[in-house]
Amino acid sequence: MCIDADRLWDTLLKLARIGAYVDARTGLSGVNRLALTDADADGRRQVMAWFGEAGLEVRVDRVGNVIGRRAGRFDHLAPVMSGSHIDSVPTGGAFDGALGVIGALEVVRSLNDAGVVTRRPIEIAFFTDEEGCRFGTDMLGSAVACGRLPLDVALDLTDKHGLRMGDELARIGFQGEAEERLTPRHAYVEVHIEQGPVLAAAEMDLGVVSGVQGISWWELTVRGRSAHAGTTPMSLRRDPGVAVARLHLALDAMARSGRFGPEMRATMGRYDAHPGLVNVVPSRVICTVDLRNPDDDQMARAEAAFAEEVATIERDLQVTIEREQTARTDRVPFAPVVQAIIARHMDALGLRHATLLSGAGHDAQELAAVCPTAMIFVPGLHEGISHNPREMSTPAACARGVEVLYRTLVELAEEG
Ligand code: HGY
Ligand code: MN
Ligand code: MN
Repeated sequence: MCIDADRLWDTLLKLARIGAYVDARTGLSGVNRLALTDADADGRRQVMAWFGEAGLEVRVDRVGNVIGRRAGRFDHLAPVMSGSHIDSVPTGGAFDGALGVIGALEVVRSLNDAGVVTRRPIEIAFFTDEEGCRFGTDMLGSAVACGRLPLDVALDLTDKHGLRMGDELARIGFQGEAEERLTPRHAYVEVHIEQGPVLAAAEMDLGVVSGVQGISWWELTVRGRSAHAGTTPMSLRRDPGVAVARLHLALDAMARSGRFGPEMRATMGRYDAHPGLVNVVPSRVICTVDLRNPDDDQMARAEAAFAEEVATIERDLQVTIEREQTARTDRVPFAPVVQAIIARHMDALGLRHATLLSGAGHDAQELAAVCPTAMIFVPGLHEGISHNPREMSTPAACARGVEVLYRTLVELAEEG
């Protein structure tokens, strides 16, 4: 192996201790490094220190992305890039995002150990707020870096407490001065835990990722009329909670119906009822909708059906439903030429691999706008559960994924 598997696993576990928490109900230890919180800042500072110790020239850009640069023999050539994110959902595990950043760091550390200087520079990065569950839109930092999201729009996003993203970035000391827009890179490769059951079920060692499915996120504010739970007859109610429940059932039925393709997925992950009291009919419910579909036409049809359902519910229940689209990306295909290089290195190592589309969003889908891009998936345990403290993989699986990352990045960094 070119990489040091023990150092990789040891560094992953060190990072997982930053923002670690024990779930009181299950006793499981998870990771909470919600974007731009103190825990995220601590993780950022630790990884930046590791970047510096590895001899990288480190810059922080205006949206808080942190990029470490390793000089190449022909330093003027476009760099080869790798990385991911170190922010997590509040109920996260140790691998989502972290494996991509620490894996890229391990590649640099191994190149240093071997005294190898590649033809092209190599850059490794962690991007700001990939998860999107605090400020409402995912892949935030990489979307700004690759041109999908304007910097000022990103900085003005607010969380549910009204805290502004730009202010939080400054508060933790990561509002950098480096230009955030990336000029074309030679290539980008990201290693990530699969976050699903496919590779383990097929007994594959690794996955070659062919792209990312479409994503459509919405925040809904459903308003009705607050009332006393005991004195208000059902006939006089305008209950936003009932509207949200009816919408949830409708979206679930839509996704299961097959009318929008066999892979349509719909999730309502957040319900905030106000005032949220046992004996008060809510005046307002804020909720979120997450639609996923690998087929862009089917996604558009599903969004139209979603809008119709909202109008019907408003009429039937005499509530108002404001919808704000907070994230929208079409299916993103990855570069066949980069996928082929990854697959060839997996073959050379005698590793079983499958090619699959990613169900989750990733920073790589933004980098695909600025250079040939692909991903390597590492199988997870426990049916690939993720966004959960039980997220887990094995030292051997992580090492295999990062070994392929090493060989792929070196090959790309030697290209003319
Ligand atoms: O939501 C996603 O797909 C990713 O985990 N941010
Ligand atoms: Mn991720
Ligand atoms: Mn995630």
